[in-house]
Parts: sequence; structure tokens; C-alpha cells
Amino acid sequence: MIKALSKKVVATAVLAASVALISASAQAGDWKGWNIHVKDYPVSVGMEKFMELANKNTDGRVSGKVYHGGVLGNQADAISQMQLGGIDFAEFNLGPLGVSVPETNVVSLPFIFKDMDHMHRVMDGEVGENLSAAMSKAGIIALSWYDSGSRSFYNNKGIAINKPADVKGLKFRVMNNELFVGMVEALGGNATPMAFSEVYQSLKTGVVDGAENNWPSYESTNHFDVAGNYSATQHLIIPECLCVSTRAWDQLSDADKVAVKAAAVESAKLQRVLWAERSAQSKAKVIAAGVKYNEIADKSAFQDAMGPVYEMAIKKNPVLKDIIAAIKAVD
Ligand code: BDP
Repeated sequence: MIKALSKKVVATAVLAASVALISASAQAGDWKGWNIHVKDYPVSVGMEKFMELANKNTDGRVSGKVYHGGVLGNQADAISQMQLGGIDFAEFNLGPLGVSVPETNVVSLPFIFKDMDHMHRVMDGEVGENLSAAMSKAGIIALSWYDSGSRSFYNNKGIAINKPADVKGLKFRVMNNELFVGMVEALGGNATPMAFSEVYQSLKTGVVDGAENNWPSYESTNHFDVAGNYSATQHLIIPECLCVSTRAWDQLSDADKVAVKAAAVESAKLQRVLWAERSAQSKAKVIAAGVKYNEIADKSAFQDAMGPVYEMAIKKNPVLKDIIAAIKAVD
């Protein structure tokens, strides 16, 4: 009985302490920022710029710190922490976000965008605004869209992927979203969702045969050291968001909201420039280090294989049908 009581007392104290912690972190002036990438990555530099400008634009009423390198946990943890209030701002890839905000699954459909410019036109227009509105219902306000290039397959089996049949039997790590599992399966391979931080070791020990990512992530994580064949399938172009939790956002005055939004938009401009530079540098670096790289002149066989992924996505979330049409309608 005494034991049970003390357990309850301890539990109540722990709860009170975590509520205090949560509300403390949501105070303007003390924002905690989550980032998966290393400090010199374009996303990281963009986030630092965002905080610097948010601080300046609000005369110091908003300040905070960015925690780089995933030290605050993986993206799945970060999404729930944004909702609970343990993290105030973050930079997320929209891929795994589809699990919490179904509308965002549209950007995780393979080959949905024609190229990076098309993605920018879509995300900087009405579709981007609608996705942002959907995200805010989940406690996440998207203030601006960051670049993440296009994702391509790489493997540790010495295989140059030129056609879907080359994927057959290979096991790839994908980001956490069943659409990505479906995508690899539609090409005849197998896929395992896994946190970003675990991929290097899994490639090295052969738990997976390959993964898929853009040039900067392939390089910054040293995946190129353990999976030396990179094939430019460019099957996904997924934007990323610079986001603030609704908890933190709701504490701002209207004027400070405008000021913080402006800081985010400005930081995205910088991030996009840095992204283009880093992509070229990373590509050159890994090729100089001995990576075998092949381009694929005609990707139509890969595109044609994606029918089941679109069907699965629409069946599960019929709302995607109209968003797909809206994206196709953007030139
Ligand atoms: C990178 C994204 C990052 C993802 C990572 C991944 O920038 O947000 O976590 O890919 O593959 O390109 O998990």
C-alpha cells in the first residue's frame, strides 16, 4: 500500500515536472530547435540564419538554439515532441511526416514533380499553402520550404541500376512511410523503414544492400564509403519544411508572427542557394573518392512501374486525388 502510494506520488511529481518543462520550452525567448543534420549542412546553416533573423526581427523576443546532428532524437520522436511541446521548431523532410499528416503524402509519390523548379512552383503556391494548413491541424506550422534535391538509389553490391529489373532482390533502407516500401516493392526489391542514424551501420554490416538519398546526405553521412554505387534514378523530390509548433506560435503577438515568418522565408532563400552549391560539391567529392555513378537517360520504365504506389496512396487517403491533380495543373 505504502509502496503503491509512493509510486503514485513519484508519478505525479514526474508529471508535474515534465509539464513545467514542456511549458518552459514553449516560452518565447527560449525555443528549442531540432535538426537531424550535421552543423555545416545547408539545412543547418539555414536554421541558424532563421534563429538569428527571428531574434533580430522581434527585437530579441524570440530566441533559441538549434540542436544539430539528431541529438534530440530521430524524426519520429521530433514530430511527437513538436506536438507535445518539448521541441519548438524543426526542419522536417515531408516524407515521414505523411504518417501524421496524410495530405503531405502527395510529395512522397515517386516522380510527382517534373524537376526541382516545378517543385518550387508547386510548394510556393496554393498547394504549398494547403499542405501547410493540413500540417497546422497536427500542431505543426510550416513557415517555409527548404530544398532536399532528388533522391536516388545506391548500393553496396556493386550494381549499376539502369532499369527496374536491376533492383530485383535488393533490400533497401527507406524513410518511415509505407509508400516508400511500396515504391521499392513495385520495382521488385525489398524495403525496410529505418531511422537515418542507423543507415551507415546497416549498410556496412550488410543488414541492407542499399539506401536512397540526395548527394549531400549520401556524402555527409559517409554512406558513400560503405555503398559505392550511386545510380541517378531521381525517383523522389521531397521538399522539407522549416516548422514551428503551434504551441510556440500561439504565444507570439501578431506582429511577431509576421516577423518570424519573414525570418523563415529569408532563411529558405539562403538554404536553397547553399543547397545547389552543396549538391555539386558533394557529388564531385564522392566521385573523386571512387564512387561509381551512372545516369539513366530514360527513366520511363521506373515511372511506369509506380502505378500501384499511386493506387495504394489514393485508396488509403482519397484526398490525395485532388492534390495530385492540382500539382499536375501547375506548369
Ligand atoms: C535527408 C533528409 C532528412 C532525412 C534523411 C533520411 O534531409 O530529413 O531524415 O534524408 O533519409 O535527405 O532519413
